[in-house]
Parts: sequence; C-alpha cells; structure tokens
Amino acid sequence: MSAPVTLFGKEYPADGNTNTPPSIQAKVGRNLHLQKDHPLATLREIIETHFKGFTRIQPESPVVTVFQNFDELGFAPDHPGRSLTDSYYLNKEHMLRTHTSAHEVEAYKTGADAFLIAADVYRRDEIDSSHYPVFHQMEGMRHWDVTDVKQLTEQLRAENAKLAEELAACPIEITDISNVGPENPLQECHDPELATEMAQNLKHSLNGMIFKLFGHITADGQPLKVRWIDAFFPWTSPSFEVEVWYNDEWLEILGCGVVVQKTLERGGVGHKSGWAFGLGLERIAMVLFDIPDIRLFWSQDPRFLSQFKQGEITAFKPYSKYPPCYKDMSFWLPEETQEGIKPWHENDYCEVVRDVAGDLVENVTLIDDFTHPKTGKRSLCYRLNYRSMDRSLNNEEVNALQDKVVGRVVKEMGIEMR
Ligand code: FA5
Ligand code: MG
Repeated sequence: MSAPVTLFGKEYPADGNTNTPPSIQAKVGRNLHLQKDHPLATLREIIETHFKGFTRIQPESPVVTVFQNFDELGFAPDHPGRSLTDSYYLNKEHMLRTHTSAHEVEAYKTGADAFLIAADVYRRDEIDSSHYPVFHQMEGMRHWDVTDVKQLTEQLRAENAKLAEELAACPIEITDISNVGPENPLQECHDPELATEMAQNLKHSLNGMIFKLFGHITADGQPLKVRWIDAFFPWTSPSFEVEVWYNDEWLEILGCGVVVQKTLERGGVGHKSGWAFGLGLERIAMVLFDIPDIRLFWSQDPRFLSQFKQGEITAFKPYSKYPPCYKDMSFWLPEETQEGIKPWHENDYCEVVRDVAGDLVENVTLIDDFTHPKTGKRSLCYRLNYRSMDRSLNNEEVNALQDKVVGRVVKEMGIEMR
C-alpha cells in the first residue's frame, strides 16, 4: 500500500508506515454516533444528558499525530499499541486515533473543567461479534482547582455522600474488587485523602450513569451484574475498568482513572486535578438494545434502521439469521524472513479478510496450530465463518471470496497453502 491517503481534504503522503486500506478510509465520516435514530446516537445523547454541565467537544477529523495518540499520554516507546499490526497509520507522523484520549490534552487547553468527546476510533483487531476495526468511544473528564486542598476535599466528600444516597436505590448488583495499593497507586504528588475522594467521585459518577442506562434491565429477572477491577493506563493512576456480565461472560465497557498530574501539566492545567474515562459505545449499546453482532451498527438495511427512534431504548428484533458458511484455510508460515514480508501477525491476516469480505465475514477462529516435529515448520488452520446480515450467501460467491483471500495472503504474507 503506497498511495497517499486523502481525508477531510488533506493529503497525507505515504511512507513505510502507511497501512490504512480503502475499506477503512471509507468508514471515515460515517459518524454513526451523530446519525439521528441510530442506537449509538441515542446512547450518546443519554450519556450527555447524564453528565450535566459537561462541555461537548467534537474533533472533526479522526486523523491525529502519533504524538497526540501516544507520546503525549505517556505511552512507552515499545508499547504494543503503537505497532503497525495494531493501529492504522497514514504515515510515520499521522494515524487514525485509536481512542478518544488522543484529544485529552488539547481539550484541557480549552479551559473547560468538565467535558465529553464522542467520536469514531480505529484499531486493527480480531474478528468476532464484539470487535470491529472502527468503533465509537466517549471520553469524559472532570477536574478541579486544587489550590485549597482542604476545602476541595470537604466539597467532594459532601458531593460523594449525596451521590451514594442516590445510588442506594440502584437495583444493579455492583461489585468493586479493585484495589488501590502498590500495584495501582495513588500519585505521590496528590494529597491521599483528596485523591481518594476523586476516585470515589469517578466511581459514583459512572455508577450513576450505569444506573441510568441499565436500571430498567433485568436479564431473566436477575439484576444486571457489574464489576470494577484494576487496570493500567499510562496517563491515569489509580486506574480501573468496568465490566458487565453479558451472554455468560464479563464484557469490558470502559476504562478510567485519576489523571496523571504530568498529563494535566502538558495541557497547561497543572493547578488542577481530576478524573477521566473512556467508554465503548457499541459494547454498551449491544447490551442495552440487545444487538447481538457489532457489524449490525453499520447496516444500512431499513429492517435494522427503522426499528430505532432517537431517545428510545428498544430491544432489537432480529429479522432473520441467514445460514453461515464455514471455510477452513490451512497453511504453512514462512520459514525464514523474506524480503518485503513482515513477521506473521494474526491482525494482518484478519485485515486482509476484512478488506476482501467486508461485513460478510462474521468471525475468524484459529482451530489448529501445529509445529512439524522434524522440520520445525509451523502450520495454522483458520475457520472463516461467512454470513451476511441481510441475505443468504450462495456457495459460489463465498468460494470466490475465499479464493481472493487465499490469493492475497499467499502474495502478501508469504504463506504456503497446505
Ligand atoms: C481506552 O481506549 C482508554 N482510552 C480509556 C481511558 C480513557 C482510560 C480515559 C483512562 C482514562 P480501552 O482500550 O480499554 O481503553 O478501550 C476502552 C473501551 O473501548 C473498552 O472498554 C471497550 O468498551 C471499547 N473497545 C475497545 N476495543 C474495541 C473494539 N475493537 N470494538 C469495540 N469496542 C472496543
Ligand atoms: Mg481495556
């Protein structure tokens, strides 16, 4: 891929990092979170209503610098998120944001003490019902002037007591197994009591949002289960993640924490401290609207879109599940490094599958991984499950897609079909 990429009227010259295929570029500007009646737009609006008084910031283009997405937030130089297998680059300097946190520091500079950013984000990832290379996040941030530590601690304590009272009526089973301590510490530069109240304020504010969103949902008559666990982000400490029990597993819906003071200093607000969170709109909407497959959000089928009305949470009624078509693909990985061929990475493989089959691929699963005892050659077998959300696929059509995938991976990844 060496053609320059043009987005929002700006041309980005290609170089060795350019890895954003046309199928991904085509998603830029769709803005599902702004499309009236779309479940993502309703969810965004409910969250905006919950966080009263928060300034809305809307970055126009998803193109950010590598510095904004990573360095400014303190990502280590060898952080895996930076790699070409995980992120979409336009070139060495510019990329598609992988999270709305890429706009945190510039948002501090606006002087707003509380803000929300809803936007599309891009990541190279696996293929299944809860992962999609483009999804939508919402970033929330609140901070306070910390000049008078004592006064602020009292203020937050009072606010937290009030929030706790409101949460007492919450029917959701919220468990907190996070542990602030040596592994997930308060920051040394913070007054411990004040930082504890800030973390509490973060938890209460988000639990209040969860209450508002899911308070009416009882799966099988049982209260929804939510849990708080420890996490790590380079620009927050302590850090947490929230998970929801959904389809018999814990589904991660958001990450958050108390913002690292140095990050605030970079945004010119070193005299303030506070919290930030980033949530996945699709993940929450899947639970809330009972949408079983993340691809459905991109459907332009009226049978999907006409089911939803702005401001209303209604369960999705599947119009039909068309038959799946499984195709297995077994191949040997290249034995040694070849000129122009990158080391094997599953995300690169999935990227080719997505580029060829688009939303016709439902999931890609590794079903066999074997190393020949004598030759040491490694063989993989993937099962590709093709299924359209809108119609029945015929066998010839699927064979043609599969052949195209084979042709491209042989050429681009140096593999040898078995
Ligand atoms: C982040 O992106 C951090 N920026 C969140 C954050 C913000 C932390 C501010 C601290 C302060 P993470 O990579 O865990 O974190 O993603 C956040 C959420 O995005 C996840 O919890 C999940 O709900 C959603 N998400 C992540 N990857 C995907 C994907 N491939 N498809 C759909 N949703 C996803
Ligand atoms: Mg996470």
